[in-house]
Amino acid sequence: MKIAIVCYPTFGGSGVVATELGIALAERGHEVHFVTYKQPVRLGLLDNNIHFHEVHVPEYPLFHYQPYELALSSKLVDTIKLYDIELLHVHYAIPHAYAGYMAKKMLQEYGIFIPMITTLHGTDITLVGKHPFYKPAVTFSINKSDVVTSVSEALKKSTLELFDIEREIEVIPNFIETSKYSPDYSDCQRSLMAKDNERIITHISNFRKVKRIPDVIHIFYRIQKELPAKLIMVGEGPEKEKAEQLCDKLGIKEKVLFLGNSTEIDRILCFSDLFLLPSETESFGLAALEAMINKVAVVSSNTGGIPEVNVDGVSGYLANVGDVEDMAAKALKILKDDTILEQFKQNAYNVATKFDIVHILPMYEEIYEKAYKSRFKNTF
Ligand code: GMT
Repeated sequence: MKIAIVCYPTFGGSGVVATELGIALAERGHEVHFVTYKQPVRLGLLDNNIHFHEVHVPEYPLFHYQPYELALSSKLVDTIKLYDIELLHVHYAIPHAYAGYMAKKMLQEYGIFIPMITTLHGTDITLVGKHPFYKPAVTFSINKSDVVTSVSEALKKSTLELFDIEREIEVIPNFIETSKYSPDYSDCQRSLMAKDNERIITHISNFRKVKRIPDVIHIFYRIQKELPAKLIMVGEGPEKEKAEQLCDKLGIKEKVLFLGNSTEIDRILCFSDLFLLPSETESFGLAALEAMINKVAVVSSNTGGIPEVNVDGVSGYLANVGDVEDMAAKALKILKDDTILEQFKQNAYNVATKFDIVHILPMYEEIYEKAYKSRFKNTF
């Protein structure tokens, strides 16, 4: 099948999922066309089955805001016509489903009926999308999609609670490609990061408020009082500077490494013992899943879709949002004893394998088939 994928090309989870999905689909013989403003971070070499079409938004001084949706919908129309694309898969309701719907309508003028799948990832619903400024547009875009998927049961529930949804929402969880991960990563340079007797705690995110970065620091502060440990903070974002200052204030800055954005997440996770994800809300928690497949135990909040990924008492522990005492106590329970730590690490890996792409990809292919077959029926 010829599929156009629209996503955010940055380090965020939705972009990662869309890119990995596109790569996997291409490996299965589909022709995949990414349409976005920059080549997606995780997209490597392009080939016969993987194409990238950049959306340009020419600067025009009259516009206070440059119209990306307009440029995207026009690019979609051109790409879909030129490459005979059969299906459009947009990740994120805003603005992608919105622009996708416009493209769909424009294409109907040329007698082209293209089904649109919209995958909801979280912030398009729980943070930005529910804002009264965007709510009518999000509701409209979801209801006008031919198929709607969400990455967790929790996100489906919030979407149905927050918006007037007339369409069925299918849950297709995020995934991991187990075969890409070797549990005994030979290039794991642990000694570069910490001494042998130190535990390594890791946090990876885009350092937005929703990630509760100060909680990460406060949990680590309590851990390092009880045992030798290092904290590795990976990512960039608005809360990073405050986090550096907090480490200084708490007198732990020598024990905390801020690595910035990295394309070598697996190399960092391979020497990590514990992953912290105390987020305010998280529709899935792909970062936790990536940690788990690298045999890293997880202590996280129990919000949104995280409990569907991090199994309490098995792959790690869950605690209430903001309860740093409880999270630190649970982290210590895992970290204090070598045997217990090893057990949690192994369990984390085992749980993560349930999200292997071999189970998830067929779910997407099935809905693609269904949507394609009914393309003339849903011509909203
Ligand atoms: O919150 C992020 O780190 C980025 C955000 C995004 O928009 O890419 O992630 C969302 O989608 C991911 C992939 O489906 C999920 O794993 C994250 O849980 C979700 N973030 C939130 O719900 C806050």
